[in-house]
Amino acid sequence: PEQKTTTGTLRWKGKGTTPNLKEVILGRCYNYITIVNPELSSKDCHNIWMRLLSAFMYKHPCSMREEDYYPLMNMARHSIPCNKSLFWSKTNNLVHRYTKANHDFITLEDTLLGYIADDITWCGSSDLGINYNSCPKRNECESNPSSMYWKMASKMFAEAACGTVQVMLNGSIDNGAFRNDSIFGSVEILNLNPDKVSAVQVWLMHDIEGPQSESCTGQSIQMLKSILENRKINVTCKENYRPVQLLQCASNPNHATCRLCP
Ligand code: C8R
Repeated sequence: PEQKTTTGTLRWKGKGTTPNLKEVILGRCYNYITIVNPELSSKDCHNIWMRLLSAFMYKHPCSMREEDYYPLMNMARHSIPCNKSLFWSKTNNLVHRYTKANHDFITLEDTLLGYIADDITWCGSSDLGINYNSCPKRNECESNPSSMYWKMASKMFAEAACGTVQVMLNGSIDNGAFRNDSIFGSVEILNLNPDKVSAVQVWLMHDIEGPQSESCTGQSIQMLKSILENRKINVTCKENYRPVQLLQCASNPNHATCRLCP
């Protein structure tokens, strides 16, 4: 199914490499180590960029291996304080609104590896080095540069967690708030270290306007519980954790759930 365009690049279904990738990565990296997290001021952003580039440049974008990212991940990794890790699945927007408003918790996007890569795309081309025209989507091939990156970064993020950790799940979607084919379900929970992580707290959020497709007693939450309890990690579940719900209320202040006096 690989087609060549007139410029010789392979034609994939996803967006191509983000324009000015080098400047975007370098800018984000320096912003992170200078302003967001000055404790990391000794990280070498130029080298981080070079290692990202050599992980995928001139490679077929379906042939990424985990090892390709080892040099980058080793250079960019840093520790995370206990009790602060916040995982999520299908709540991308809400969870990041929350971490912006409340600095008690850290998602992968608040670490250097997540921060430099959020919302951007990159992939290689065997002949041109970098493909700015198109990159493979996950359904075209699993071993594409972005999917492989998030998988690896998520694995490291989970391995680094300690104490009690949180996960924000979406109770308003159809096929289960917890899915074992998501990165959270297939990578992160399996890489939590039971010697370091004592409990997982689920925040099961419903859209203010509904539907309430799943509650804390729902099937997929029970499945998550049994997987973690088998691994000797305790699980608790809270529906519509109020500090997060209040952010939903900011965009829907007149809804009954949001009023002090109903
Ligand atoms: N994580 C995974 N994927 C991430 C990501 C992240 O931090 N950040 C971005 N932008 N992405 P989903 P999930 C992109 O189905 O599969 C970590 C990737 O392209 O809602 O369970 C994070 O620590 C990826 O394919 O959630 C979090 O705990 C989709 O967004 C889980 O893994 C994933 O969207 C979330 O992964």
